Amino acid sequence: MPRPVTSALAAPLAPFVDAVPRPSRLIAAEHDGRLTVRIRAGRHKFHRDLPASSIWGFEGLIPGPTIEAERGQAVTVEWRNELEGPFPVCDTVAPEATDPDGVPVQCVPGLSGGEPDRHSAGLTGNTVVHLHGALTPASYDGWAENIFAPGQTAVFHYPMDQRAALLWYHDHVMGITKFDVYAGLAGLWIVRDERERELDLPEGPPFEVPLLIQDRNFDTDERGRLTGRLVHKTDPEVMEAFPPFTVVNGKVWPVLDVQPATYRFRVLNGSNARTYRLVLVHEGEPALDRIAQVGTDHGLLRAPTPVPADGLVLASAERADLLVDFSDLDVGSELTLLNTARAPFDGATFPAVDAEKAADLEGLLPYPQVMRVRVVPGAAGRRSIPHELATDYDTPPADALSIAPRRMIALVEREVDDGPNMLTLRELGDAGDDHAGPLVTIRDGEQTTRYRSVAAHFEDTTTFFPMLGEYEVWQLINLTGDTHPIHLHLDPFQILSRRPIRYEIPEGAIGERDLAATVTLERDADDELEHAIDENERGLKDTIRVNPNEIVEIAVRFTAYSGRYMYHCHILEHEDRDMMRPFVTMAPELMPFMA
Ligand SMILES: [Cu+2]
Repeated sequence: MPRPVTSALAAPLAPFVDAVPRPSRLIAAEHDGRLTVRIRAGRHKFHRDLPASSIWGFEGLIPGPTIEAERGQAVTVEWRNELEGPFPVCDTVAPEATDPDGVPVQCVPGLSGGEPDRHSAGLTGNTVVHLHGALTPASYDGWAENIFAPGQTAVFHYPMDQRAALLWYHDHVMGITKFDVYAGLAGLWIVRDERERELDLPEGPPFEVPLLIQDRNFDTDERGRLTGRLVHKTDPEVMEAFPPFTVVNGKVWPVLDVQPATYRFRVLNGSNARTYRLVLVHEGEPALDRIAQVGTDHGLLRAPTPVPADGLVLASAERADLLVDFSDLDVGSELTLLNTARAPFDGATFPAVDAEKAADLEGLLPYPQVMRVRVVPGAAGRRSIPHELATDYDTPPADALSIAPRRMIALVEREVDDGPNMLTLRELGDAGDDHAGPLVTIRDGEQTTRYRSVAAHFEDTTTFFPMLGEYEVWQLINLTGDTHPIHLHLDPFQILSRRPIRYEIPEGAIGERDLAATVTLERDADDELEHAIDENERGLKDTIRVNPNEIVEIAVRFTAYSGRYMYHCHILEHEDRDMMRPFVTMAPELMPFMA
């Protein structure tokens, strides 16, 4: 008999022994705005007691150097691909979802009986770099098919004509982003501006701390010891990798020494698939009231905002700019940052007071630890937080929204006979009265609208042609069981609404291209989610969570550049398996010439 699944596993690595690394800084102004970044293989120690791992990294480092730029001062980066094989990650699909003890295989190290995938083993280092959150001309945005091979170089120009924010650069190659980012190809990029300096926010060390949070797994040898080799493992029931070890700036469960002072944490979830709900715990109690969130994906919020009562939720690619007050704490005080989010994440809540008991093997969360904070002697003190932060944006005007083009996108999961499910984005067009094929019918009160699926795959014809300068409303309908963080390239957007839906999909109605469904904008009887907009989501976002049984409306206005861009789910295993589509921004004067 398999023993019953327990909620916790003994950790094979000691937590809180490595210091949180400070990524090296590359300040663009010190190089006249011209940077060279080499993309290379390297060796990296993820933990004091782990052998060094082979990785691919920007400058051979995990994370890559943090590039710091000034608003309005363009940066040109020569991205030099000097990668060499073999691909440093072992990718495998375990034959069973649980081991003989009933423990989900994703919660444990090693291959769990899986064969190393030979296709990924043959990867030699094709890459393309995308600067996530940047307003970048299309030619430099890192189109997923415009790849540069080892030995080739891309010179990308970033105008930096945008407000201060934490961005990040990472690989974006079609079909293998999940592998290249997992191997280490990610780094932070901070844009700074005068408004942040007026507010006297901490800038640079020691009080500004970038925190790149990721999850990783490692191989084991024949005696069960961790070898350090990176493992990307999925299983027959879960097509995303949810590795057990949380890594902050490249170290498993590290510890950050802080002076009794206010710190600025610039947090990014750079995991492939895992969503975190971060709870800071001090002496067994949640200490979330120590945190004021001042910024989100595209920079400052209008006012400081408490994080949600259950904790700060960050899906893949979401960012948070936090001021955390440690000023009243005695030297020697310890706080722990914990994650309470099950995986795959579906929006379900978990009380912050129970954060220390959040371990949940079925929820692929064997170790809730993220990092520890330890107060050490220091002279600095508390920093007051300004009441007014951003003054440069407002909610989109109602009259502009009333005439804005509306785009409808359904998120669906399609079962495939000979492989893992496909996650796809279905762009929906008005079906008209005489359309004979499958229909998506959407009922909103008295109003019923009938749509047909007009695009299903990345290669299908482009159907979105936003006009520069004009607001659009994009409606994202989730017809799957999981939360999807949807990311638009180019300009940021604002969330307008998040509402519950119930839906029916007839048997076999999710086809290769077609889709039939009936969606009603009202709560399903079994639906326990709140479908509320968190206060910290009311800023300028570039990635938005769309929970199950939910329609999310966003308002976006593309402003700067014409060209072909992408939008996609930022769960990398979804993005790589068809949850990505193009759009083309157009100058208004060219619209009359479009066929
Ligand atoms: Cu997704």
